Amino acid sequence: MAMEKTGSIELGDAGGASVRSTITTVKLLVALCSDSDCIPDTWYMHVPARTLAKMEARMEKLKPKQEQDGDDEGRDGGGGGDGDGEGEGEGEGEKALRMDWASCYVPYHDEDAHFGHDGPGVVGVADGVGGFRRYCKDAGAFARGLMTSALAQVVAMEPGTPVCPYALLERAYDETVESGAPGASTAVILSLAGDVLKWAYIGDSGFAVLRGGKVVECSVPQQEHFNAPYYLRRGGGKSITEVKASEMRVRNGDVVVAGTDGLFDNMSDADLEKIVQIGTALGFSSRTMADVIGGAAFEMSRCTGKDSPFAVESWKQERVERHRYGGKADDITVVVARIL
Ligand SMILES: [Mn+2]
Repeated sequence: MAMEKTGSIELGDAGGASVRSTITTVKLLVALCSDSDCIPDTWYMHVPARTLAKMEARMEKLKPKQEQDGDDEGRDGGGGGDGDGEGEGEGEGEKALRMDWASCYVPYHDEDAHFGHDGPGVVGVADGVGGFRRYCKDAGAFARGLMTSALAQVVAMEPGTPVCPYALLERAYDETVESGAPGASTAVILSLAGDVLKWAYIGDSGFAVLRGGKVVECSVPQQEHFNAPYYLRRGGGKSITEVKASEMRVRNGDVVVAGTDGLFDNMSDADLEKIVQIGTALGFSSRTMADVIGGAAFEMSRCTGKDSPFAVESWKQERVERHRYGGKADDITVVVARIL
């Protein structure tokens, strides 16, 4: 049956000869981004070689700086003229906003899932609850079911149909329950319609919207108590009505970052802001941005010398079985959707 992992998970060709030569540059960059003083030699294994090469090229470009200035506009910059109209006639008059999305997935138990769809601009992330590993063979099945169903729904839609993340998640939930998939999952889905970003989430899969390099909106993790998020499952868990849904206006240049707790438990808002600020200044693509965020979160997840947001939170909570130190080893899913 078609219970495949959804969304393209392209970690690419990590390793290889060209990687070594760029590793110092990248390490510097990540150190700069994450203030991390514990970057082991193995980390480059998780960043695609093409990403490293691109980053190095960008860094090179920055050196002479004055000589070339505005050549780095990206693919939307249009050709020569600076007039409006004329162009390829994509949208009428005002240029319609769209999501330029890419993902980075660093598996640990391999129970996260995600998807994205260009047309209207929809992305989703789900996290199979690890506690169900005891009861079923595949604790990632429900998460993959949700994302598979959500993507299938979007694909089946008439192009241009506005997507309601809540309705999408609700139907994905019904279908996944019907399929008999075991396990349980947290999830978040975001969509863009016009200049409105809509979202629906449950548990601690979440998102942040950055404007001018600052977080201006983000999800608030739902949990029973520390490290016990709300989740959806067949015959139990939370009701779909617990899903939190809302929306906001977005504009050109906003950066939406969606992820599982493997991201947000290992990366503070401040670190995320720093990476997005530096990435924006360096003209990162969504893919590079996702890779760098994923790489930095992975580093933190293996770190013992510095406490992650997860560890910090454990000390604030009353009801914890034990306090935590350092990073939190987990599947890390990062989806970056730039609004253009
Ligand atoms: Mn997780």
